[in-house]
Amino acid sequence: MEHRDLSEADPEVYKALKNEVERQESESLEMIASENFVPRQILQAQGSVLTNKYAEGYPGERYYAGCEYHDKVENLARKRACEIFDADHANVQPHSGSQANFAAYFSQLDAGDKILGPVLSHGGHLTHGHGINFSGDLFDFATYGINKETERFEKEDILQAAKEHEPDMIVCGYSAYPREIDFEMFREVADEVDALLMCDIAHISGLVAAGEHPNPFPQCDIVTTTTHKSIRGARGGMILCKDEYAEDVDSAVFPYSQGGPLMHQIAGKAVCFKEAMRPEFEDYAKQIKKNTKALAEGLRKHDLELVSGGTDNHLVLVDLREEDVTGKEAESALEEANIVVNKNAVPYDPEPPMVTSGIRIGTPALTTRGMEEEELEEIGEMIGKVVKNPRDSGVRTKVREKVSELLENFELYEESGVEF
Ligand code: DSN
Repeated sequence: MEHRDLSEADPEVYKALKNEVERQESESLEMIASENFVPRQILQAQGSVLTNKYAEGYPGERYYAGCEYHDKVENLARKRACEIFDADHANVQPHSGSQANFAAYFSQLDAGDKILGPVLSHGGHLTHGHGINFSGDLFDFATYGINKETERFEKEDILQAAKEHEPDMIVCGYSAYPREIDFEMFREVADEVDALLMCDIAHISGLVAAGEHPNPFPQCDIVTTTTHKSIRGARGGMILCKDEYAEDVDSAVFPYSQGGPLMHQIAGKAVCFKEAMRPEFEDYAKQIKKNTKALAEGLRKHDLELVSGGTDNHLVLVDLREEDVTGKEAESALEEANIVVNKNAVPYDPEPPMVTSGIRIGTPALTTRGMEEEELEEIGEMIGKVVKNPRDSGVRTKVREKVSELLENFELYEESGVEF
């Protein structure tokens, strides 16, 4: 085997990777609520020789020999995850959040069973029952939504939907909900209709890990998450559960829905969980929440409406229904100003999903860069200016200049030894 430097072996891929690190470092403000920047130690674990090995099965009971160190790494990841989230059992093998949700459903249910989940445009995810996804196709999903008055999930609405549909499982946990999730309320509803309670904490797992959002245990039976959003780790998924579901969860991941685990990714997850147990991570999660509130302040200075009136977590959802701009136009005007957000449906949105009347803005990535309230409030004002003047290229040019100045003061990978 010939070892060569990537720059020589594959200059095209090398160039794309170099360009991407440059883009992340100095081109734009990364404000997609589900994205983050991982530290060098996680990139090292992910880029390791663990990619070379098949390790079907679980630690101590693999289908291939030679898994001593893979067992060690997977056990570390499982143990740390259980400790962080106060779970009885962790399965760290799901390749993604969608795979985790797939396995979590099938661990307890059969195709055709009834699940009650959130409406997609009210903060839910495709895997919470949308018709174009396996979930809506294979299960009999019914939905609950945001209360029109409070723009929050309220017990009366969820209980009403639960009584009407009598689900086998209720799903909570959201991709675009700016408020805390009341797990006790969901447990009460689930108990009333004798349903299992599953929570998808993909977005908020970093806040939960740091004690900055209530823990879904013991109220929830099964919890799924990704490992790359606010928890700032290797891209992938995970399922946490109470003991009684452990065996079913494991067999729903392997052999039911996946083959060989991505062990290099599992190493990245293990390192991520170790990072999330450090006191510095608590400070990080606290700062995310402060930064999001400061961002909301900046947006309010331009009289922009926020869904539910504000935020308790890592994101805000801006309601543009009263503005002269759609979510799609706002996203693209902001992109030209080098601020990266995503268009997002707001509850009761009159526009179709590819247009929408909202933008979702998150702070985990900028908080990782070291930005604090002062910067986030200023960024909120910059976003406000662009959104209020969506067809004014002069405004965008000025904002773009400010973005460059800001980024110069918040180094990301330059000094870290990360090449790409
Ligand atoms: N794509 C993720 C998000 O942006 O919320 C969910 O999978």
